[in-house]
Amino acid sequence: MSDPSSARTGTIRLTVGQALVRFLAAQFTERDGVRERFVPSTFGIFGHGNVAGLGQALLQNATDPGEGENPMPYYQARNEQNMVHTAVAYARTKNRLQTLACTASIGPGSTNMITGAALATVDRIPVLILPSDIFATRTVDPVLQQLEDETGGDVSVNDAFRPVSRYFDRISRPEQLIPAALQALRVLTDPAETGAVTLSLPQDVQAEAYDWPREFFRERTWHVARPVPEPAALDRAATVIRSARRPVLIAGGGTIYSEASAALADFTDATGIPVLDTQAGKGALSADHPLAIGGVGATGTDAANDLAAEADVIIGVGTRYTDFTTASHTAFRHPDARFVNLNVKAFDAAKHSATMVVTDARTGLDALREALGGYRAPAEHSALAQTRRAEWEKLIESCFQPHDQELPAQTEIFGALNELMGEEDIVINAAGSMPGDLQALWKARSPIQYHLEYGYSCMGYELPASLGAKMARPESEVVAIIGDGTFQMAPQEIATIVAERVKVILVILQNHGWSSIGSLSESHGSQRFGTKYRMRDESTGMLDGEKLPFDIPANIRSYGLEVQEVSSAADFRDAYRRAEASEDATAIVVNTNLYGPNPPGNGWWDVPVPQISRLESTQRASTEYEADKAPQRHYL
Ligand SMILES: Cc1ncc(C[n+]2csc(CCOP(=O)(O)OP(=O)(O)O)c2C)c(N)n1
Ligand SMILES: [Mg+2]
Repeated sequence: MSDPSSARTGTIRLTVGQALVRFLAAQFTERDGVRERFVPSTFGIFGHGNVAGLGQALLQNATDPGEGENPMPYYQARNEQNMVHTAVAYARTKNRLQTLACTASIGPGSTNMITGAALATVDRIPVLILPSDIFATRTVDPVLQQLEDETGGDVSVNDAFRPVSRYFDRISRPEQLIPAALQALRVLTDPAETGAVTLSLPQDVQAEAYDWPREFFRERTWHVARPVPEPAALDRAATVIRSARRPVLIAGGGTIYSEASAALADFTDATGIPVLDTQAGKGALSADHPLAIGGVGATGTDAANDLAAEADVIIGVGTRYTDFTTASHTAFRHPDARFVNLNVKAFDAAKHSATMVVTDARTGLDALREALGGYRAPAEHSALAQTRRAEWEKLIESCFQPHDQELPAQTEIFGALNELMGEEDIVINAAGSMPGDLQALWKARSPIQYHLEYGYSCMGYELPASLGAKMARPESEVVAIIGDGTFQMAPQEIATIVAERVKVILVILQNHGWSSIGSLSESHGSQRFGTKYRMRDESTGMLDGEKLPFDIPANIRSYGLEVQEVSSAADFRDAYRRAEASEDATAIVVNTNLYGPNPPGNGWWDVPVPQISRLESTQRASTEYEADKAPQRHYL
């Protein structure tokens, strides 16, 4: 962090809310010479906790800003969880160089943001959370919505933010804001530390005036680091890789956030090492590259999984190695498999007893390519990877063709969408059966196109995320793919999309239930119990009666959005073209088959089955589960 501006002396009297807005509006990031406002706007929902504190500060900023105060536009959300998702999608689309702040009232308004905070922290995306808190003076306790804890007067519901935040502070006195705000910015702009940062703001403190040193409000530039690898660590990594006969590289989200695509392509061209991707890393290497083999792990391609199974050296770049990536520790089967991890975060670099290189992905890939000094994977290995890729592409052709059934499989829709969307348009998804299908089938030709939130896989992310991604990148068409279950969980932000005239395309897949958990339930012996949307049947007492009368198109229309309803891939194509041509946000509701079929794939995911049961379906699944689990191991 550095600052070239001249020193300013004296103080300025502002409330804590006004000071925080003024401070945030003066923060910038810089990477590779590009300088941007770090928090260009704030989302919020007001209640007694913030209406007169931060709310007043945002109003004053909009209507009567102080001299030299930068603007901080306010956006009104409908649900606090959603606004955090919007902010996360914004920050992700900006490769973590910019984000948004989210202010909520006390109690439920604040705790509604906990899911979003957890999502941000899991996904390593910066977001600034500003929950309001109970009175610091405690004179009026218990204030409306206060949780009273008889074991500690300083406990509030906001303490629940601590485990899901990378930094947490409660501002009980005005002057505490100074160190807390600076630490908050340090964490948010550090690629190794980043995630949700929470500044908890008691409602009385927000309104309290204080004489702030003027220097607190000068413009600050936070230089986003590209840590270089330690030479000795690089040598160790190069030695391991040079000994490899069947190496693979796994590109994770860090590859994209560090804008390492060109470095990755250079590395791949120089070494001939095939590249597999995770949900967060897809598109880091264009799908058109001959050595881009596709998704690895539980929902990966057979081509990638076969290469992973045989790999003697696995180079992980910017990946957390979730259970989906490792197929719950069954993906890598070579008895002597060794890992080399390039990661900006030592915690991730160390995973699987790896030869660890703590580094920015782009810097690290360039340095490793040079350190390898002309090493190439055996030619037959690179050739085998390409043969396997060609075989997989043949195998999945049928996924995109019409199936012999009344309603289309969703894979037909995804095939059409993948063709119709531009390389730098953005497809968003997070939960349901879609992420698996997309991971196996989608061809991402740019690092921006494939926006899958699969760290927290949070139903309800997609719709508000489309708003955030479009705000971050207005030149891209932004498409959210939303399951009917997911839609029912969080449709509210359609109102915000309408109010702000943000042009996104919502694609809702209506299959009257949970295709994902339904098939998981069936394959694990639980007979799709509780996974369809049906009326309770009076004779069976179960939820297996008629389909619900719930009308998704009518529901969306009631928000003032145009809706097209289709039941085939051909009609979907026409509908998409119309949606694309429209100046306004529109929705396409696609009726799809709950039972797929879904893409083939040999990946596995560890979901335990009861060891004893009176149900035959469970007994069968239990035997199968034990067999599937057998290859699971630690990588030491
Ligand atoms: C907030 C949240 N709750 C529960 C889950 C577990 N879950 C994963 S997928 C799913 C069902 C999704 O249904 P839908 O959106 O209709 O997609 P489909 O499975 O039909 O593709 C559930 C309940 C989750 N991922 N997120
Ligand atoms: Mg569904």
